[in-house]
Amino acid sequence: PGPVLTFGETMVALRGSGPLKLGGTMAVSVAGAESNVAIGLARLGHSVRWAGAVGDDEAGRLVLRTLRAEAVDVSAAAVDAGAPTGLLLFEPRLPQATRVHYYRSGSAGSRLSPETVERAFATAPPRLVHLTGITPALGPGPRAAAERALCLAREHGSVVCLDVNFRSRLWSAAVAAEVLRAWAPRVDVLIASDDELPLALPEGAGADRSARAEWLLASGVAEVVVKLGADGALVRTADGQTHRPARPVRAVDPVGAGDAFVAGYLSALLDGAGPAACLERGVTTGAFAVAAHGDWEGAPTRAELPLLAAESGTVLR
Ligand code: ADP
Ligand code: KDG
Repeated sequence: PGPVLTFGETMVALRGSGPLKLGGTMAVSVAGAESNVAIGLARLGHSVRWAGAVGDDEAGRLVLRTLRAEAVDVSAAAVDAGAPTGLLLFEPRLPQATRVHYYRSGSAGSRLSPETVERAFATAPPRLVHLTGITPALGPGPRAAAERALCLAREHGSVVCLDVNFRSRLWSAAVAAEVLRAWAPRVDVLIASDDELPLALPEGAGADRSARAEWLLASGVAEVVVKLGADGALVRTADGQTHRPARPVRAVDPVGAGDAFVAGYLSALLDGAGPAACLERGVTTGAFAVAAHGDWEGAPTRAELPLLAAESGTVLR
């Protein structure tokens, strides 16, 4: 079977240690919802391809080098000499509140084209395609690229996963709903936070979470997965609903939890597991993410998964 394919914008991420306007030092890494999922899946042993666009600059080389180091195939990725790699600043303003500042308009990632996605399908068509609602928010090119991926996935029989991932800084809820609602019937696994579910439905459809999930199932989605933060996650399929509580862990950084959850969920799905086992691996990888700083740095390997059950003070020697 082919690899998992995901694509979107991955940026250089600078993480400060306090209020940004005071200066100080920042840690340099990379971040992007889809590449977070790619790294999460690669760490769990799956074959993954990422196909975004970066600038012909040192920031872009950091993105590609990081993904390569994490065993993600970047051979279909584009290097755009006409635009810079995007940048993202994380400002931990309070222990419970982090601010994100984007420097991404006009970036290489926002000029991603359908040709890059076509290249990613050309060798070993993917077994599963993972999209997020961030990509169509970036501009007409990325939106067309995602729509091309939906068509090619259907042609090749790839499973399609969509994480709604609404970013209000990038587009309005009204425009997001227009796009995502048209995509939903072509999606097999739809993942959203509770408040994002309405964006995948016609206006007014579904009075509550259950009715919304039922509506999506009736429109052709096979699995509707709802991320509930510290309350865990649930999945609704034609066979009913299953919930898993979050795994107790000392949370230090919530950014990237959703992507880590998606990687865990899809990993179990690729292993052939049923909805309950998919949720179980998702809440486990989600807990690893919130327990570590960074978007993807804390993602577990398969051998590390049982570590989450270790008691406080455990030393492995
Ligand atoms: P997003 O980052 O997309 O908003 P969530 O906050 O719902 O997504 O987090 C995704 C998953 O990560 C949750 O379903 C849960 O399993 C796990 N998670 C999130 N917050 C915590 C927490 N404080 N403790 C343990 N697990 C968590
Ligand atoms: O899910 C985490 C990502 O949202 C973040 O690190 C960067 O892709 C990103 C975005 O556009 O917000």
